[in-house]
Amino acid sequence: MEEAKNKGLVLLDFWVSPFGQRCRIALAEMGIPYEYSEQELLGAKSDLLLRSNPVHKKIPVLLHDGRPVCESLVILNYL
Ligand SMILES: N[C@@H](CCC(=O)N[C@@H](CS)C(=O)NCC(=O)O)C(=O)O
Repeated sequence: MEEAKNKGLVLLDFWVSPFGQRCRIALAEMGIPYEYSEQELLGAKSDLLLRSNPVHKKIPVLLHDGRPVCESLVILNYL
C-alpha cells in the first residue's frame, strides 16, 4: 500500500546535503511522491546505503522498486 502511494521510490538522503536537496527539489517540482529515508553519515552507515552505493557509499541514492540510482545529476535525469 505504502509502496503504491510512493510509486516504489525511496530517497536515501541526509537533511543538510545540497546534493540530496537537489533531488528533493526535483521530486517536489515534479509532484512525485516518495519515501524519505534519513541516513546516518557521521557514524556507521546503514547496510541499505552500503548495499545501494557500495563504491562511493554516499547519499543521495534513489531506490526504485529496490533498484538503486546513485549520483544526484543521474537521479535528476532518471526522474
Ligand atoms: N557527486 C555526488 C556527491 C554526493 C555527496 O558528496 N554526498 C555526501 C553528502 S553531501 C555524502 O554522502 N558524504 C558521505 C561520505 O562521503 O562518507 C552527487 O552529486 O550525488
